[in-house]
Amino acid sequence: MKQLIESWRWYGPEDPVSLSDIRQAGATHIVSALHHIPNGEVWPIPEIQKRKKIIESSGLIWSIVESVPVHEDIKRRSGHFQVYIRNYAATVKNLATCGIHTIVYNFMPVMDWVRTDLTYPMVDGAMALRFEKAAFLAFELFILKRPSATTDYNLKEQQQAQDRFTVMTEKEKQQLTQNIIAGLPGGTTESSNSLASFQALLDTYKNINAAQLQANLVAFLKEIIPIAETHQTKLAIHPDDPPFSLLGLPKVMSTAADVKAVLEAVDSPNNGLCFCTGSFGARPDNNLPKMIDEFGHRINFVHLRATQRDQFGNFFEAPHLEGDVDMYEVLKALLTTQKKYQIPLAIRPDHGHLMLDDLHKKTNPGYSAIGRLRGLAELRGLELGIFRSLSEV
Ligand code: DNO
Repeated sequence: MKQLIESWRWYGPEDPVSLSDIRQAGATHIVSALHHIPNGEVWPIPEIQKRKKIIESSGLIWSIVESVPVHEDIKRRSGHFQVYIRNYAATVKNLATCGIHTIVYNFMPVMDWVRTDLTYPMVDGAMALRFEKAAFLAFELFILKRPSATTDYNLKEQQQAQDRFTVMTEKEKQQLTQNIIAGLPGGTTESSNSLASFQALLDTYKNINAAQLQANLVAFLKEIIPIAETHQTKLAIHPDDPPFSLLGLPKVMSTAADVKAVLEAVDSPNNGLCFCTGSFGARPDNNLPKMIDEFGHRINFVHLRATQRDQFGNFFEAPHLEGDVDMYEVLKALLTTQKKYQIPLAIRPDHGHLMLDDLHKKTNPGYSAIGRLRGLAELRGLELGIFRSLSEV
């Protein structure tokens, strides 16, 4: 039996967290992406090699890409989707040629991960990321003024949004708008620079419901997975974050039933899941240890963090071992899965609080060094304890 592989997300040379910081955090593997290449374009081998060399010269291994973004045309199955699928296949092949065989992606329309508050104060003085439903709805209803928003939310929700909007400062409104339409760092969102262009992008999905989006995802996988199989590459789809519909957009990777449908539609170990405990954990009806058991060998990568929900549909990112995610059961299930299928599993500490010195530095939301270091250290200790006790049985 082996322990889990510890990886760490690095945004590249522009990341304020250095590779030497990451080594000191004890991670051995790097998760990175060529964020400077526009969505839809092929990642050229020399560019991949260049990044790989930088990572290796620090004594680390680049084994996971997060993400190769899926172009909106592929999600809508319109426009130049065939060209973009061919390009995606070429990127899969180029990455494999360079020895990188795990690729994370998502199939969220328009918007990748989103939070309403990037500096939500914790009682201990640290700051967390938070999703506040009333604030998001205030954006939809009163800032964007999305035409059909009033039919998507009931009167009580609309009233809560109205109350929230009334007390929002101008600065808050601007920050909220920026977080939503420009996307957060590391996301795959097509950045919009105005409310009008954001709304225009939303409109391109008006005839696409969840069933259609799921069919488009399966059609994409039917073309890409055979290529991934040829190159021994494992794809890992990231769940919707948050795992429910917003802005009238369809979501297809929020629940165990969603995962099952897509994994079964293209039944190959190369068609797998990025098991993000924070994203799935934001829904009370997702039983995480049970999902790990069920999807077992189809889990190709793992993000570990703990969301804490309330009854109003809000959540914030709690310390990694707190919140609603039972990290003890999650790690036990992961170690058991790994042993059962004899396939090495990599994890990364996902997000972390903004704390200590990082409070005074420029950092990427959720991806400061010290908060993730704390997360990884706690996870590592818990994992070792479980690992030892399982090995002794
Ligand atoms: C947020 C991340 C996401 C994730 C993509 C995967 O912190 O988990 O940006 O990388 O959704 O495609």
